[in-house]
Formats: sequence, C-alpha cells, structure tokens
Amino acid sequence: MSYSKEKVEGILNDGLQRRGFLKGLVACGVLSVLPGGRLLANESLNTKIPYLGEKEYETFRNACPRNCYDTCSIKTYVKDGVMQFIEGATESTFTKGGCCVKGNTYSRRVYSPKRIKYPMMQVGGKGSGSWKRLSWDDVISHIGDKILTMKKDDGHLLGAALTKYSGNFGITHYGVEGMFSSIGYTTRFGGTPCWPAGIDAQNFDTGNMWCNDPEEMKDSKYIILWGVNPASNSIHTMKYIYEAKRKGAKVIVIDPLFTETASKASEYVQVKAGSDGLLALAMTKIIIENNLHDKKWLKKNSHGYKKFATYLKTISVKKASEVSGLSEKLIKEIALDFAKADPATIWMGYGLQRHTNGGAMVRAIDALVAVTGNVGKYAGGARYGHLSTWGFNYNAMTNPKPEGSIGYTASGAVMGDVHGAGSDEKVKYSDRYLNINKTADGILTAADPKIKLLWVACKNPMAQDFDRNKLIKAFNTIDTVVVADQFFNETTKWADIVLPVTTQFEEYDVNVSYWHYWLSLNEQAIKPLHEAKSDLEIASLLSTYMNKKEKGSCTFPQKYDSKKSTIKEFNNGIYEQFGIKSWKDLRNGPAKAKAVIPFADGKFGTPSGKFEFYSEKAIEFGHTALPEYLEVRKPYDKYRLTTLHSRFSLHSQFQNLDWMEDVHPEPFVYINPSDATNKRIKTGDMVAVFNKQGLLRVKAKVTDNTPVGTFMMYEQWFNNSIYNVNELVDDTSSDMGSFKTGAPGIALQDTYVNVRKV
Ligand SMILES: Nc1nc2c(c(=O)[nH]1)N[C@H]1C(S)=C(S)[C@@H](COP(=O)(O)OP(=O)(O)OC[C@H]3O[C@@H](n4cnc5c(=O)[nH]c(N)nc54)[C@H](O)[C@@H]3O)O[C@H]1N2
Ligand SMILES: Nc1nc2c(c(=O)[nH]1)N[C@H]1C(S)=C(S)[C@@H](COP(=O)(O)OP(=O)(O)OC[C@H]3O[C@@H](n4cnc5c(=O)[nH]c(N)nc54)[C@H](O)[C@@H]3O)O[C@H]1N2
Ligand SMILES: [Mo]
Repeated sequence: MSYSKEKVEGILNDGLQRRGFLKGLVACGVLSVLPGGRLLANESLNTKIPYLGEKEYETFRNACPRNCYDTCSIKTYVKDGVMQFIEGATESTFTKGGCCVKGNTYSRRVYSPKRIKYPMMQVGGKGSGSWKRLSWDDVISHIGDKILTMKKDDGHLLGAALTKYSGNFGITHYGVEGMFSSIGYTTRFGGTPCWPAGIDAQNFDTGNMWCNDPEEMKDSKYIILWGVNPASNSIHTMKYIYEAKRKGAKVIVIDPLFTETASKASEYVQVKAGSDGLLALAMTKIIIENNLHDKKWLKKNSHGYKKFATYLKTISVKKASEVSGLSEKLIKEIALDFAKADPATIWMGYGLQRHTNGGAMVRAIDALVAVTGNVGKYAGGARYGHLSTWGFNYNAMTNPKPEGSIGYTASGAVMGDVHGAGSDEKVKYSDRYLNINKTADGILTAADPKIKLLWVACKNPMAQDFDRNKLIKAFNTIDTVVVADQFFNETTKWADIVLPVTTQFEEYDVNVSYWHYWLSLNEQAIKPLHEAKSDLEIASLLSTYMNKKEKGSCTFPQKYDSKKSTIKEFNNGIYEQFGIKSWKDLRNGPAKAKAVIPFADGKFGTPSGKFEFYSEKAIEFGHTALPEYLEVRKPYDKYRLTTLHSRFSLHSQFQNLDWMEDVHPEPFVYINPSDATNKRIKTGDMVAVFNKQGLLRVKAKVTDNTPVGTFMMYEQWFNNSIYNVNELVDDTSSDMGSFKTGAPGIALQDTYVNVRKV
C-alpha cells in the first residue's frame, strides 16, 4: 500500500476507515470476501463499526455533496481536531450506515498531500508548470483589480465568465453564482451535462420532473432499469431492487453494455444504443393491441391519447426488432409482462438520454409507463429524478446588482438554474448565457465582449468538457483563468491563478438529493486545512477588497460565516416538508420528506393539467407533439465509443487518491473479442483510439461485456496520466434541454472512433 509521506501519517485512524473502504469495495462488486474470510452479502452496505467507543471521539453530521444520486448522510469522527474516519449515517434508511467506496476514502482525501495548499499563480503562463506562491491579500487584490479595470475599460463586466458544476451541490455553494451576480451582469455557462434532454421530455409529458421515492421500489413487482447503472452509480438504491427481486419481482436491465447492474438482473436485454425510443413505442403498441392498457386511468388523466394510439399504428414491431437487435418474441414478452405486473416501474438513467434523440427516447418510455396506468402509483412511476426537496432560500445567490450595472440586452437570454435556484432576468439587462456543453465553442465565439476572465469553481472542464484540444485553444484566448479547487488537476494546468478551497468537512452546508428524499446537515468538523478557504469566504474577501477600492462595486456580504449562511437557507416550507422544527433537529441525524406519490392526485403541471401524450409545448421547442421515433446520430467512424461513469470515481474526483490508485491503477479501453481479433489486439496491448477530433493511447482489455462494434472507456481522471476520454468526444447536442435548462444536453454517447495497435 502506498501511504502519504506527509505528517498526517499516523494521526489518521486508517484502520477503521480502511474497513469501510473494503466494505465499499464489496458493495460495488470488487471484492466478495473480506480479509479473514468473512463473506458479505453483496447488497449489505452497513459499515457500522460495532466496537466503536463513540465517547473517544467528537462526532459531527456531514453529507457527501458530490453530484450523485445517493448524496450520503455521513457521521464524522474527530479526535484532537483531526478527522479520523467517517461512516454512513444509520438514521437514514437510504444511506443505511454505509458509504460507497469513494466516500470511504474521505479521510485520505481531506488530508491528501496532493491538495492545493495556498493561492498560486502560474507565472510562466498557462501550461508552463512554473508556479509562484501568493498571499491571499495579493491574490484577491490581483483579481479584484482585474475586475475593476475591466469594468472601467468596457463599461460592464460581460467579459467575466463563470463556469461551475459538479464539485459541490451543497445549497450554500450557489453563493458562487451569487458572487458573480453581485459584481454586475456577467457571462455564465448554463445548462447541464447530466440530464437536460430527459428533464425537458418529462416536462412536456407531466409538466414536471418528479419521481417516486426510490425506497418504494422494494414493493415493485416488475422493474425495468433502462440505461441506468445503479450498481455503480447509485449503489444504495440496489438494496431496494434486491429486496423486490427476493420478493419475486422481475428485474430487467435494458442496456447496450453488460454492466454491473446487468449482472444482478433477472434478465439482461442487450439493446442497440439509440434504438430504445422505437423499442418502447413497439412495446406500447403491443400492450394496446392486447387490450392491456389502463383505459380508466387514460380517460381520466391523459391528453392526446387517441392521437398517440393512431400514431402507434404506423410503428412496426418488425422494424423495432431490426433496429434494437431484439427478437420480436422478446419484445412482446417484456411488453406483456410489464403490462400485467402491478405495480410496475421503469427507471431511466441519464446515460440513456445522452444521444441526439435522447429526449424523444425518454418521452416514448414515459408513454409506456403511462399507458399501463403506472404513473401516480405507489412503487410505480417513470423514474428519472426530482427537485421537489430543493426549496431553500438560496440567500447567497440573491444579491442585487451594483447600481448602474450594464448587461446583455439580446433577446432570448433566459436561463434558470436546474437545481432549483432562479436568476434575475426580469430586468432590462441580463447576464449572457453560453451553453455549458459547448464550453470551448462558447469561449472562442463569444465576441463583443470576448471573455477576459474565467472563474472555474466546482468544475474540471479540461477533464470533463468536450473536445479537449479546442478547449485548450479557448483557454489560451483568455487573459486570466482563475480555478478554485481542492486539487491540482487537468484544469489547473491551464489556469493562471489557483485558489485552495475547503472540503465539506471544513465548512457548514446543507444537502438534499435529486433522487432520494433525505435532508442532511453538514457541520464543520475540522478547521480548514493549510490556507484553504470556502468558495464563499473567497467571495466575501473579494467583496471587501472591491468595496475598499470602489465603494458599491460588489454587493456580496463582506463578512461570511458558513454556519449563519447555512441556517439562513432554511424556511418553514422545508421544516414542514421534512417534519422538523428547526435545523438543529438535523444534528440528531438526517430527516426524510413526508411521503408523497408523484401525480397520485391526477394533477399534472402541463397546460392541459393532464399527462400529455400530445404536447403543444413540445412543438413550441421544435419537437414533434407526440413521442415519436427519432433516429439516432449516424455513425461517422468504425466503432461506437461509450464513456461511462465509474464506481471508483465521481467524474474526475477520487481516482487521484492513493487507496483508489491501489485498487484501480490504470485506465483501459474495453473491446469485444470479435473486434479485438479483427484488429489483432490482446488484453494489455497498448492501442491508439482515434477519430477526426483526437487520439488517445490506452491499454486494451478484451471483454464480451461490450457488444460487437462498441468500445467502452470510463470518464475518469488519473493523476499523472494523459488519459482523457474527451480528446475523442465532440460537443454535438442532444435533442432536448432548452425548455427547462436553457441549453440542449450533450449527445456524448454518439461518439465514433477507430483503433490501431501501437
Ligand atoms: N460512482 C459514480 N456514481 C455516479 C457518478 C460517477 O461519476 N461515479 N456520476 C453521477 C452523475 S453526475 C450522473 S449524471 C449519474 C449518471 O448515472 P447513470 O444514469 O447510471 O449514467 P451513465 O453511467 O452515464 O449511463 C448509464 C447507462 O446508460 C447506458 N446507455 C447509454 N446509451 C444507451 C442507450 O442508447 N440505450 C440504453 N438502454 N442504455 C444506454 C450505458 O451503457 C450505461 O450503462 O451518476 C451519478 N453517480
Ligand atoms: N466523456 C464524458 N464526459 C462527461 C461525462 C460522460 O459520461 N462522458 N459525464 C458528464 C457529466 S454527467 C457531468 S455531471 C460532468 C461533470 O463535470 P465536472 O463538474 O467538471 O466534474 P468533476 O470531475 O466532479 O469536477 C468537479 C471539480 O470540483 C472540485 N471541487 C469539489 N468540491 C469543491 C468545492 O467545494 N469548491 C470548489 N471550488 N471546487 C470543488 C473537485 O476537486 C473537481 O476538480 O462531466 C460530464 N462529462
Ligand atoms: Mo452528471
């Protein structure tokens, strides 16, 4: 094992954390036996450490703020001011005492010697690797002066841009957006890479995006996991799926890849990518032809059903069979079994909709669930995600613009934040919005004004955004790139200034999930490490400096207290929804929202107030009114490349830690034996994967988990490695996203490549 040589060695109780880590490995299927020979049931995540003398430790409530379905409630054990180890909170029936393998590295992450320790400037220029340490005073005055000079020269601050996403979804972190609002009208990268096509699709259909509690899935009788990989990406949900299966439910996985989840299913259905819309329409046609549709529900709750049923007459099951690669017999069997089961549910993943026809596929699957009367039913539902527990105050976001601010006047510049917070475009001016899924293009084409300062927070665009080579070109056109992060990474390489930020254990916050219904308090458990400051303390320092230089130039509070800010996020709506009297109640453990079954009251947020098979709103956004079959992007090279999320990382996070490197040291491209034979490639061979955009060298692993003609690579960032899947992935948009998130999604699954041995 490699351990850090820093002085933290020996002060962490790695023994206990290591047990959690090993159990995390068991939970995600890497290990099945613990050292010592004790067999653990795969579904057991409970890492409660029985012999723990709690009195020895001070304990704190925390939450994992990463962009993840599971958003774990955490209990942190501290001794002598040092965070010794963490475990999943036992009070949450969802977290149920266990964190994933990544969460169980948190003590290694907080005390990692690789953390950014103090502000630094890349004095040799972007990419030079020549860094100089700065004091906080110097770095803040440097940035503050840049902003004030820009405003003087241009008359506005539209040349200042913010890109922020996945790093921390804690509610107070929306204060980073607040910092930008408080200096004036600026440029924002808006939209989301996760799920926009599906959000729009569900909004056209139901007027909302709202899913049943995942914990109900234990009582479902038939579960289709459609393009979703929870055994890797939402391991806590698996226990409900296992329970349903134990009670006799059938669990079907529909996915082009034989995933971790597929290996746990009753039946794995290997579909051809991008064909799912047609498959769902064919299934629905079969159900109606067999008179298994829920006529009563449809009559009472739906709009446009007749038109949809007429359209389905044009759908050919034979064609669906050819396009999807499934036999007509199998399509019929799943359709009829699904329709006969009660309740039956479908969970659609975000990977499913990252196609040029992703939104259309989600609409077709929604329709299948609705036709069988499973919408608005306990343990039923067309599950995708929800934001119904995100009704906080977003205090730090709502600062007014400094007086006299001038902004963007182009029409149509609207953008809501998908995670529940609003923005302020009702005035004459607005911020300028660029598509977060086209970062490079946005920077290169932004004119009048061009982008002069880019602030990156909670984001690693050089690893995660698309067309990396174009992105490097784009960064090089910007005078000043500021990156606030915890670690040096792909993006800090191309920064001018880096700012060290705290982890969630070093600040207060509050967290909810876009999947489950729990609410967690995040307490400050330890003092900030090194010279790290929270994103919002940085904002307050900037505000203090700017106001000293030019009174009224920044409206962000000049004193920041993360505890007070967190408390200010609560309101009576939240207290009522979670059945608590005060935020203080959360010190005893997380709270769950009162149970509501989405749409059980038959009320939908659509213009008709019903489930809309026929959506005028969809027409408004350039789509068909009905959930029609839309063909996927045509191949432009020999093999399809799919880039999945990994159980060892949260995008570019965690894989850089020593424990993770121990269990998963290097990346691979996964290739089917038949394609490998054609190219004379064996496991372990170094290959070049390339397309019109770029080239990537990586070792091959030959496996029939991937279908013939499809390669798989994980989107992950390895410390000290040049591996980056986004050398190959371009920024082609998916069909939907503009309605609710302001920008279309990313069709990253529709990537094509070729390969050769090197
Ligand atoms: N461990 C871990 N957990 C995570 C994350 C992480 O990085 N690591 N990331 C989090 C985030 S930000 C997100 S957005 C979610 C994503 O979580 P998921 O929704 O599970 O998403 P993906 O892994 O992108 O893709 C899921 C599946 O979609 C399949 N798929 C792709 N195209 C098609 C298709 O055309 N048809 C069908 N039927 N299936 C298809 C893929 O093969 C894959 O198995 O996970 C979250 N959880
Ligand atoms: N090819 C391919 N590309 C993809 C995907 C894919 O499936 N395939 N998935 C896409 C998806 S769904 C997503 S969500 C995006 C994710 O894209 P990003 O949001 O860029 O993802 P992360 O790698 O999680 O980067 C978050 C960064 O924030 C930092 N951070 C953590 N906490 C804090 C904090 O409190 N403050 C600050 N300032 N920084 C913090 C972390 O150290 C990390 O560097 O990637 C997308 N890119
Ligand atoms: Mo995501």
